[in-house]
This record gives sequence, C-alpha cells and structure tokens, in this order.
Amino acid sequence: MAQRICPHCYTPFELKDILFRCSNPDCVSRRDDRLSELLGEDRILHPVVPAKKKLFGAPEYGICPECHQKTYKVICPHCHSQVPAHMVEEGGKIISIIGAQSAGKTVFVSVLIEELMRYGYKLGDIGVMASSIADTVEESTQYRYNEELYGPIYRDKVTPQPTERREGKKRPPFIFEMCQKGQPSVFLVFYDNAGESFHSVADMVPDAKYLVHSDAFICLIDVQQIQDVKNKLNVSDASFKIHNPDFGFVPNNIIQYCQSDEGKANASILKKPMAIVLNKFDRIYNNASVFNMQDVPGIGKNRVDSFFKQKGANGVKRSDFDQVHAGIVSFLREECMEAKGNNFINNVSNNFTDFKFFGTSPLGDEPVDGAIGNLNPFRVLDPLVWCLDELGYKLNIVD
Ligand SMILES: Nc1nc2c(ncn2[C@@H]2O[C@H](COP(=O)(O)OP(=O)(O)O)[C@@H](O)[C@H]2O)c(=O)[nH]1
Ligand SMILES: [Mg+2]
Ligand SMILES: [Zn+2]
Ligand SMILES: [Zn+2]
Repeated sequence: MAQRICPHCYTPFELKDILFRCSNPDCVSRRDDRLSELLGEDRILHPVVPAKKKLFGAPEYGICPECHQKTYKVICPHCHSQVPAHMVEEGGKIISIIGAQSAGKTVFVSVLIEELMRYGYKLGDIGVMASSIADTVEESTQYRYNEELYGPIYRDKVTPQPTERREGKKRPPFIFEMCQKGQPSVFLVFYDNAGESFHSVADMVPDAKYLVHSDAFICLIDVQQIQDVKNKLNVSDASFKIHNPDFGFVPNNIIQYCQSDEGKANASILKKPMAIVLNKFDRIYNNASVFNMQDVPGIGKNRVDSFFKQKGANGVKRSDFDQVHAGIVSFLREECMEAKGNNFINNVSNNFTDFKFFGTSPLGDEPVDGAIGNLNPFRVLDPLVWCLDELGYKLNIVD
C-alpha cells in the first residue's frame, strides 16, 4: 500500500497505519508522550484514536474509545502530529528550503509565498494556501505566516526577528500547499529552525531524514559570504553569525555527509533537484561599480526580472533560467579569487546530478537597521519554479 511522509517527523508511514485524534472538545485531555517528545515540550491533548480499518484505501475516520465520537482528524502514527488530510489522500511532493544561519531563509519564504500568490496564475494557475492544520490555532501555518512572516515584512516593513535557537525544542514546520487542477498537490515545507543543522557533517546526522525524504531543495547562500564580495562591500564579520570561511559549506557538507559512513545509504539526496541560490543579490546589482564583472547577464546592473513577471508574458521560459545559471557561473569565476569559484562549481557539478544556480533578492535592497525601505523582490520564484518543473509539475512552458 502507498506510503506517505510525515511533514513533521519526516518518517514514512503506510496509509493503512494512520491514526486519528479525538476532535470532541468535551473529551478528556492528557499528555501525548510521542508529540511531547518530538517538540521537546509537553502537549496536553485529546486521545489518540485508532482508525476504523477499511478493506481498500486509507481509513477515513476513527471512533474515540473514551467518548465514542467519530473523528476525521488525521495524525502521524509515529509522532502524533496532525497531518493535512489532503497530504494523506493525495500524497504530494515535498520541497525543502535549507541554508546556513542568516542566509535569508525566513525573509525568502515570506516573500516567496506572497510572490506565488501574485504570479501563480501566470505559471499555470497555481494556487497556494497556508495550512490551517495544527493542534492549536497559534501553531498553524496560517496564523504564524501572518504573525511572524507576512505581518512584519509587508505590514510593518521590518525584517523578521531572527529565529532563536531553543535548546531541545522544535518549532513545527511551516506547511504551504500548492495546488493545481488535475495534479497532486506540492507541499512546501519550511523548518524555520536556526539553521545550525548544516554547520558540520556531524550536525547533519540527526536531521538527515529531512533531506532523505524531501523531493527537491532550495539551498540559500548569502552572496556576501563570498570572501571577495565581503571585502568589496566592506561587510564586517560581525554581521555574520557563522564564521565559516567557505561560502559553499552547506552544499559541501551535504556532499561529504553522503560520502560518509553514516550517510552513504542516503546518497540518493545527491540525485534530487537542487537549486543553489546566491541570495541577497541586490548587494551585487546595487553596487555594480565595485565588482570586476559590472553586469552579470540577467541579474546584474541591468537586472532583468523573471520572464513570467514581465508585462504581457504568460508562462515560463526555461532559457531564462539557463541564462541566469550561466551568469552565476561567470560571476563565481570572476569574483572569487584563487579559483575558489571554480572549485565550488566543480564540487557541485561533480556531485549533484540535477542542480542549477540562481540569483535572488527577496527585499531588493539592503534594509537599514531592520527597516525595509522599498520592497522590490527580484527573481524569488525562479528556484521554486525550476524545482516544480524538474519534479514534472505541469507548468505553462513557453520555450
Ligand atoms: N540586502 C538584503 N538583505 C537581506 C535580504 N533578505 C534578508 N536580508 C538580511 O538578512 C538577515 C537575515 O535574514 P533571515 O531571513 O532572518 O535569515 P535566516 O536566518 O536564514 O532565516 C535579515 O535580517 C536582513 O537583514 C535581501 O533580500 N537583501
Ligand atoms: Mg530564520
Ligand atoms: Zn474522545
Ligand atoms: Zn510524524
């Protein structure tokens, strides 16, 4: 029978094994040990309810042994988190957004969702919804998207608070569902944890299941992490929370993990679509004069936004992505001294079978003391659109 992946604990389960949670507000509540363990804090909830088995297909409901009421609230049989029923019925792909601390992940996701709402219709009538599924309203993506992401950036015009590292505690992921008529949904799952899971190969081991069970990745790199860019822009080291001198350390650690004894069995990670994104590219095109390469084709001084965002355009040009990819390759070669750009390109291309480089800027400008002046997102949807295309999602392709 079909398998599904839980977007909370990333453990596969068989459809026939799903469980339910009692939804009767008057039923008893007690500590759910599994969920408390996953989240690192106590969860007092209604009982876990076994599924009413069906001969074929996924169970549809369960009957609470305590209050004898029917419940349709699906939970993961491993961690007991609520899982969107859609995800269980239809399956669907998972795209994960990864990157080091302060690479810009939180800002990127916020702007990505908003851009998808605005331009999804041009890509092939894609709709996007923040999931409302959670044990409490405050934990749902819908609520948190509004409070933590959309609110600060689009309403208050400030950068969101950095994600704090909470010892032993896990925040539930943000889950967005992208839907299109006649196609299984795609789930964009974003773990807004502090990002330290990639700081070394050893740090990756406990979280490797997130990589193994994702279908594609968007890997963000702060372009200012490149030493020569940092020097030219006079960026102080203090503005980086991590001091890894290698801007490519996240993809490199993934490669090394897949070659290690612990990771060998998971080497399929390297075959999945991997969008490698130089993020905060506004720092380059707004300061073009200090760089050797004054105009990076498509994304430099004469920045040209994604084809599908242009007036009158309707659909995706794959050649548009190819052009940006070529632009990033020449940028890396030109702007990284001592052939470090070449080295990075070689490591990536010798190990990932399906990758592409992108340049993005969610804000379009450097915020000043946390205040966003002119929000002007640039090419933020490109990596996602490319991943969807690689996963066989039906898009309006015009060349
Ligand atoms: N110049 C510029 N700075 C950005 C952009 N996006 C994020 N930043 C800066 O990077 C900081 C960290 O971003 P954040 O999304 O919190 O990083 P995270 O730790 O990866 O989630 C923000 O507070 C901003 O100052 C951008 O598009 N352009
Ligand atoms: Mg963050
Ligand atoms: Zn009950
Ligand atoms: Zn689970």
